[in-house]
Amino acid sequence: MTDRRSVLKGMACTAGVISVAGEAQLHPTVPWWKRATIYQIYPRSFQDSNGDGIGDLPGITSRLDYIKGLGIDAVWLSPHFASPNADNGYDISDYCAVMPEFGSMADFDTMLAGMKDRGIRLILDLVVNHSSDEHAWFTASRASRNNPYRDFYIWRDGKGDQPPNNYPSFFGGPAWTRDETTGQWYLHYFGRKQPDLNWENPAVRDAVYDVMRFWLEKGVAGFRMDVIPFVSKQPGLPDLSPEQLKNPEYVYASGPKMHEYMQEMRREVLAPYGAVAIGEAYGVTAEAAQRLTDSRRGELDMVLNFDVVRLDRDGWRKLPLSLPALKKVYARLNAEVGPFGWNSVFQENHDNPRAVSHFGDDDPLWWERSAKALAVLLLTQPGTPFIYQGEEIGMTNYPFREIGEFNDVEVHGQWKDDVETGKVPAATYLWDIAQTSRDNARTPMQWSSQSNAGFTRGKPWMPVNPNFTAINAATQTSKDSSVLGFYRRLIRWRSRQSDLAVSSYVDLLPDHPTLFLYRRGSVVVAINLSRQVQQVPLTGNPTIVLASDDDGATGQPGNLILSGWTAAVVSLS
Ligand code: ISL
Ligand code: CA
Repeated sequence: MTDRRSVLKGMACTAGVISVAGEAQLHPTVPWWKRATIYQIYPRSFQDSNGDGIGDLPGITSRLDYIKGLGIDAVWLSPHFASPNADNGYDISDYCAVMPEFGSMADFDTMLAGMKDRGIRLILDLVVNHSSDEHAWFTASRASRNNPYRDFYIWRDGKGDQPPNNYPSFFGGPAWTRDETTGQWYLHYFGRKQPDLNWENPAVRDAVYDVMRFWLEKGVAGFRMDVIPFVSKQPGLPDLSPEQLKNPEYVYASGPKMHEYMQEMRREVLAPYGAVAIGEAYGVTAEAAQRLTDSRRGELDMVLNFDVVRLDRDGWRKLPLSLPALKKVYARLNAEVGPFGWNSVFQENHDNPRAVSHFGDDDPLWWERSAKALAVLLLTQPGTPFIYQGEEIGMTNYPFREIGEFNDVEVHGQWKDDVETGKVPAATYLWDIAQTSRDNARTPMQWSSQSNAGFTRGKPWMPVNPNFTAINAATQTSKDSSVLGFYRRLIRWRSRQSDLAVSSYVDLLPDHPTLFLYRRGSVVVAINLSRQVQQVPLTGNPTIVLASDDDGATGQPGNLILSGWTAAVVSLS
């Protein structure tokens, strides 16, 4: 008699496995992911190969030499799995199949082989806090209250015609939807098409581990884990207090069994495969992050912390950005990681606006300089740097003007909640969301000044940024002084600095409003985050190791002159 767990998890993945050549030997003391530069690809917007206006896996394969040429060690691929795309792939309907719009499993294997041929590791995006409501598990679960899959998800009776508690969804409305078939409500922290999986149920965890083994057997190097701290729910699911309702993510990410589940995942799957585990730490406190990444605890290897990218915003609202406040965040993250932990470093991704527009200066006269200055910040911080597609050429936010231009389910849910109810004037919402929207990072990659920026020969699923004729990879690839040229040089230089990822971090000018100056082991990093020429006070005589603009940095005894939006790494004698 096969026990229930083996029957239930059987629906996870039952594919064949392809053995692949072993990994190159790593430096015995430092794991590869501590020395790597990681590049995030959002496949829908990276490169279309068949003219349907949607990026796809063959498109990625056609750009592997570009990625290799950048000096990338690993790719984090946003979800490529089968999905109805209610949240552009973060709603998975089959964890062991490739989304048809992106191609076939053979296309995946070709892409993976192409990466391995170039010494590039592949990290997949594991979205297992929730699935799609079109996953076979949920179809079964919602069929009846006593279906074997019922407790794969979180069902509760409502309070009269109201949801079981006051949890809000991040995408507008309550985090509960009532299902007519059985009259119960199911939990979804995100969209109603993204029901939360019930990790209390060991059959769910076993099924997730089977999914992970399926892809690890194919030779992927590990996983970025989508909102993984959310998988442990608060016992009894009590209402949130008015204070908690302001940032529910801190309640959702502090369930009592999070560490237990991560340690089980490490034992069951990650350790046997030597797989890297990168946790998205939305709502995770510094203390919990330190425990999650403490190598002695056998949980995650690093977390993607949001304190930098969300410093100047409250939900969709844009707040003023203060450089001293930003410097305090970096200093705190570097202090709190502890001797056994590890940080990631990023300035943009598929959920955040473009760094040049967010932290830099996207004026046509300054975007190039500020993009290179920000590259120095990104690549000289402790930890593992993540570059998001297009960041390496200085792509900027899109000039959104009206709600119809947005694709993001989060934007439309917020519009419904806050504008259509009359709480917020449309102009106020549009002004802020144009600066903070995730869609800013989801417009097509700008490859060239040809039509649709060389992204597609069809109609792009998202509009191409009209500045693509000025900002694209083709015009930069042979220019050493371009953003792309500088990223290539900087990544190469960084890969040769054996201590940069791990050496000490000391902020030397914590209160300066526009200069960022910090010591990293044997070098000092100086960044001018303004248009004004600035004199940087130094103790000693600087020798310029590298500068974001060759004519932008001048060393003198006791100080360094930096032109507007210029950064330099110096050694002091
Ligand atoms: O602003 C957010 C929440 O209001 C986003 O940052 C995001 O929803 C949050 O960081 C979690 O992100 C991850 O999970 C989501 C998905 O939409 C995001 O793309 C993914 O990165 C649900 O899977
Ligand atoms: Ca396509």
